[in-house]
Amino acid sequence: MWPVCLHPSATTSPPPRAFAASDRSEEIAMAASTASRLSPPRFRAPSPSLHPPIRRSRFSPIRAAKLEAVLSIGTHLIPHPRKAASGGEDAFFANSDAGGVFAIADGVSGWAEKDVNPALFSRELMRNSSNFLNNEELQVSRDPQILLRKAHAATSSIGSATVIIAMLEKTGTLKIASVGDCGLKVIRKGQVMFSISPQEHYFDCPYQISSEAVGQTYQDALVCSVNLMEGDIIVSGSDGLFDNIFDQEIVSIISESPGVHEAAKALAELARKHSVDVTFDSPYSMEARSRGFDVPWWKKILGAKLIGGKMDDITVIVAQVKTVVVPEDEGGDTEEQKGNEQGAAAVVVSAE
Ligand SMILES: [Mn+2]
Repeated sequence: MWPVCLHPSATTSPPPRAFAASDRSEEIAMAASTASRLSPPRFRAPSPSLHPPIRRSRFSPIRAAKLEAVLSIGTHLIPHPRKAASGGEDAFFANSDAGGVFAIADGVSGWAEKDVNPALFSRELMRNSSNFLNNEELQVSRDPQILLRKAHAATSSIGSATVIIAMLEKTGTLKIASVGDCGLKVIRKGQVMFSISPQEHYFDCPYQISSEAVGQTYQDALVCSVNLMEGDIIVSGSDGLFDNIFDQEIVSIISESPGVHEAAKALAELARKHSVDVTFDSPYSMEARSRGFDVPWWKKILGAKLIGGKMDDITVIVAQVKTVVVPEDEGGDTEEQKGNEQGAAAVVVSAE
């Protein structure tokens, strides 16, 4: 088993730091190379330096540089077959600025019975999360749990949603805050080496951030962090992904995909295919049986069992950890780079 997060606050034992500040030419060459596939990382852990860092001279053409971790992010959303016209109730955003951040919210569909559009809450929560990235407190702390607190407080729509927020620090540490059953896995060298556990009240009733006082808050979030290396792949999604696809399938698709965009699309499409397949023994149906759910006894006598995919909105985010070489400022503090990063603008997507 891979390490799993403990509620409410746990830190997995980190592998060796991969993104130490450095100006060694071998690492710079490594960073400049581009992997052709999403398969095993090419990163070699830096060996201990045998000589002190080169001090930059203002007259020297050689500028000191360091490596920073960034995310290359691909996303794909396929709405529930019956909700295609409205875009479904999942929402997400991804932003590669300042290392990288992404988030997914899955609007709880039960609100439709109360004449509330379940998509409104999840979309507003994601819009607010994206907006608060520029908040001063967030820029300093880069804490996904604080981002969740602020975004939730600013959300006025009625409804509830499961939510996951992940933020990568330039050192390569991925910080995660999750409420409910959105999932996140890290794949390294063709293996799932990290996975977060879902939180639920009971089967099919996940923890959820809500407009109502009875719901969960940022304080209930599962909070953890994992140290990543160049080449690591993060696969995150709403439950519509992980209820319909097995880890082996995820690993296989990742190894065959030429890039993060193709991987996200392929994962979403396979999950979608399984979700509408009544003969597929999905992770969801296996979990249901393990909890004691089954077909009626008279069908059981006829040899039937509870199987099939689970139709749902399917959101997939695939992110690959890369490194970039940045010149070191006077003082060389990463924080001084703040605000200078180039990257894609934040996008809030809800497939409208
Ligand atoms: Mn869902």
